Amino acid sequence: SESIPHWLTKQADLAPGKMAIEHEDGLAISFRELKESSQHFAKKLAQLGITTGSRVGVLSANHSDMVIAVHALSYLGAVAVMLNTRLTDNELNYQIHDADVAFVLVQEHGPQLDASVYTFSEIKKLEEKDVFLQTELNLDDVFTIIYTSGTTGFPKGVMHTYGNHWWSAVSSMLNFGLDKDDKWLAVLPIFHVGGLSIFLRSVIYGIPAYLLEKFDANKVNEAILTKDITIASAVPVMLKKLTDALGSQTYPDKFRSVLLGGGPASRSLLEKARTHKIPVFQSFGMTETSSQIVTLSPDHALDKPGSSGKPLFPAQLKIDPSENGIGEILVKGPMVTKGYFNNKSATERTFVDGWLATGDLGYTDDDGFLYVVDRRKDLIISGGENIYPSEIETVLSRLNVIREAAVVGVKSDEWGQVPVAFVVKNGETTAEEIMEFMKNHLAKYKLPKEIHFIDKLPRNASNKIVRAKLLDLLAE
Ligand code: S0N
Ligand code: AMP
Ligand code: MG
Ligand code: MG
Ligand code: MG
Repeated sequence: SESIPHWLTKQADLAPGKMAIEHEDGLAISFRELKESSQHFAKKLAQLGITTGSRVGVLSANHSDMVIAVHALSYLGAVAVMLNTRLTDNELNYQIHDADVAFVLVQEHGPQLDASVYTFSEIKKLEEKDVFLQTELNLDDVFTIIYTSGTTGFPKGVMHTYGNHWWSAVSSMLNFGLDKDDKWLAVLPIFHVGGLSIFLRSVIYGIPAYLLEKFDANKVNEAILTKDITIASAVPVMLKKLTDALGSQTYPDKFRSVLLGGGPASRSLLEKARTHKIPVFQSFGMTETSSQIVTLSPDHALDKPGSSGKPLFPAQLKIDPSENGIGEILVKGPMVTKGYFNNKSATERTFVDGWLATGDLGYTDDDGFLYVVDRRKDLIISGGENIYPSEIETVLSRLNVIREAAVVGVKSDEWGQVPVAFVVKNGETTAEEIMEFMKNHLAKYKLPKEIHFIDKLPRNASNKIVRAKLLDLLAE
């Protein structure tokens, strides 16, 4: 299998003094400093027994320490399991058990986790162990695991190899091009692949990432207006807030584009961005594809409105089976995951002859441009976070006072979509009581915005819940 020189060591050699990460507080870290900090951090982690193949949780808001921790794990050949800070302890512990994680690195203590938990500053205080640090990256080795919600109600750990991330970064550049003055704004959470990939592109391209800890529309606009940023990744909810907050100001000419992904973008949002003169690269991607895999090239942003574009250079796309042109989107390419961690059956279900079945529906126009129309799966996307109805239904069904429950995604101006629950009672209970129970088991963004009590759930002849009928009930 193929190896390349360790990418951070390489960039620190090529451009030691160039900035790798810029912070809003003015702090900046060069590639040389990033390499050195990461290598020191690695030797301290080694003191704990973390070594090749160890799976280590990383639970943090966006911060350069988090990026250093991830690079440190690569120097040890360990695997970074990126944990979503919005999850409850119960949800985090599911992932910690599933990925067999013994250590979790956090920004601050708090969550009650079934693992040894260390803050970044506690690690920094450890002695360094004189261990071998990887000088090469084997493209077939797993680097990161990121959990994604599953149709069954249980999340699955998507494995990304170094090769997946490498090809993702290279493919993105083949589409966007690279300017030596590029600077990529990172406000997407680094625990998702959309945020993480910015820091890998930064190392592979030799450009700075401008790191923001938390999304605040005014702060993001201010950064774009004053910090020489050329590209910013965003989910649609963010872009909407950015355009609302921008008023009559316009982004500087050097600002190339917003890379928009993580969920469907409405025509009205794209038009709104256009009236504010914000260039947008629409894209389609998922955790399984290590970020975008289909992206509208800058040349076609205007003549193919609503399209997610064409597959990136080393990627392929097909629609299957094609009924009236619309069918499931299948993708293939070196940025696509080899599968889910320790979950052969889910992996086998997802891949068909080397093609990843995305569960999304779409069509391509005569010129080969992809339009995503819908999802075959019941996935709800709220503010770029995914929720499967079954995750919520499984939690609800554990309450004795509930006979059965179903969850649907309802359109929301604020979040794109939000979950709404329908409950058939089995005894005396209230919406408040049900919400109280769910809070311990589900991240806040997954909590149903409404609970409707009904007599029975609408089912079809094969006893499957008909979610469309539930949506009709809401419309009445
Ligand atoms: C939209 C965000 C920023 C909202 O969070 P914010 O404003 O920070 O909220 P908080 O202050 O923390 O909380 C306030 C209240 O709002 C609730 N809340 C927060 N988030 C959500 C949500 N998503 N849905 C519903 N409610 C939410 C809080 O619970 C709190 O409630 P109260 O007031 O009751 O306490 C934030 O959600 C966010 O960062 N979203 C983006 C997540 C993301 O990164 N998604 C993308 C995942 N997919 C991928 O990574 C693959 C695609 C990809 O790679 C990509 C994606 C985009 C762009 C480029 C790419 C690429 O290809 O490179
Ligand atoms: P995640 O793994 O969290 O990034 O979620 C991936 C899912 O987001 C995909 O399977 C799609 O359902 C949805 N998605 C991503 N990009 C688009 C897009 N351009 N249009 C519609 N849905 C999208
Ligand atoms: Mg398992
Ligand atoms: Mg998503
Ligand atoms: Mg997700």
